Amino acid sequence: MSDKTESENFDAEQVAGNGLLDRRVFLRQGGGLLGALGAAAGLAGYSKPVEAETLVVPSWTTTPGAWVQGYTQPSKYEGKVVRGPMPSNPYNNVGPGSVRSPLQYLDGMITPNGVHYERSHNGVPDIDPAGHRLLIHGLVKRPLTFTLDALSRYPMTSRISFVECAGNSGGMLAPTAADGTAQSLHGLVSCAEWTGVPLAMLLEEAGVDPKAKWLVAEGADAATMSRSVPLAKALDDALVALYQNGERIRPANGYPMRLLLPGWQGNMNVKWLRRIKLLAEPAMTKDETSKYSLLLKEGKVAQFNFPLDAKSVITKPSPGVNMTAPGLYEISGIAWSGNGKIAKVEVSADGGKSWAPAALSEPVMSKAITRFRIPWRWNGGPAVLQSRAIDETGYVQPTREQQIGARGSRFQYHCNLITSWGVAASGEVKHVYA
Ligand SMILES: Nc1nc2c(c(=O)[nH]1)N[C@H]1C(S)=C(S)[C@@H](COP(=O)(O)O)O[C@H]1N2
Ligand SMILES: [Mo]
Repeated sequence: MSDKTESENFDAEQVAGNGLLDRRVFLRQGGGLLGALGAAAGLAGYSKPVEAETLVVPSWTTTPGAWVQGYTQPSKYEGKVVRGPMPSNPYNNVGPGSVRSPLQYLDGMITPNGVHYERSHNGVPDIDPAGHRLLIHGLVKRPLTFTLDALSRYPMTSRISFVECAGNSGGMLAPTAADGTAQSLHGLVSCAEWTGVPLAMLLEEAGVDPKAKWLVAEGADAATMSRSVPLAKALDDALVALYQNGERIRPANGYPMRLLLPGWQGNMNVKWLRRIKLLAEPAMTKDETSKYSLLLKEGKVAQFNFPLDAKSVITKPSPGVNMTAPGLYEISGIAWSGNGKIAKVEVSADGGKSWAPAALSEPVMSKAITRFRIPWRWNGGPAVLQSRAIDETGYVQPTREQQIGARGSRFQYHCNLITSWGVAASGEVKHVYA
């Protein structure tokens, strides 16, 4: 019997094909252990040592810095970390648009507010909070309206939750692999800490009529986005969110209030929320009949697809975040599930022939983005990197063949098949079909 702890007892040799190493290296601290990993991998480690280099004194160390600001901005050197691709503008700066999060330049689990993805069906309304009202009516004992001030008196709840557009990753259904990035292929997902009033609390105050089984939520924008939500979800974990990562929700994301339905398709998370009407049946609004149904095989259609199934994508490396010299790297990416916590993420470096479990960065939270990481010894040869998420329900993210086999290729929404990044000997990373 070994008296080593599990973390000491790891094998720094590869645990799956083409150089994937044991994730437990992350549990071990200190250069000696990294050295051991490097030795086992036949390399110096993550970087090459330098000969006693002179640390130069740069100009910014010898002059006073800039004055304080009321609201800071990212470093001017981080100009590439922006939402995109910017849509062409056929409507003169108004109307429908969407713009994606730069997933490949972010780390951790939280999306900064300035780069949260956005999908707005008829532009961003300029809402003066003093003139905004939220009405709760329909099958309730007492219809109520709330000002922002009135809502702000209620006890607040915070939860970290992803929001993902039902159309995210739809480009993965193209017959040949689109030349895209993590941002352009999968950037209609973001994750923030949302703070607001549980919808259940407001409904309790209004008094739910036992005949009510659904509600319809409506936005105050010129799209009057309207979606039907089962009452059970509203009473479970729905939030009337007022804050996003600690500050008031950004106008693009629903200022001054939005409906947050953790884990459910983005479209139902009605922004600029102004009305909740309780109903016995779904309202069959324009937004849930003309769109958001999945066209399946043999002419079948699936309507009301609410939770988003488990998905993952490697962000480092990925197209635009290329490899340099052979050696040790960390592969990292994001995984999420609308059905609960991420239980496991597996990574392959040989196009799905063999898999190794990645480490999950804490905190791992239900219906939130979870960061995964695994060490990789790149031998400088071609590789195909993939990740597959498994959630706490046991659901496994499907391959392209499995998903298209089950649904056909015209379903358009809720595409969550496994992404493959091809790494060339030059270090360049490209989207490929494995
Ligand atoms: N009122 C209103 N709510 C809306 C939308 C809209 O256009 N109007 N877009 C929906 C869609 S399609 C998505 S994917 C999410 C996007 O949320 P975000 O822009 O905060 O990322 O909001 C949803 N809520
Ligand atoms: Mo969406």
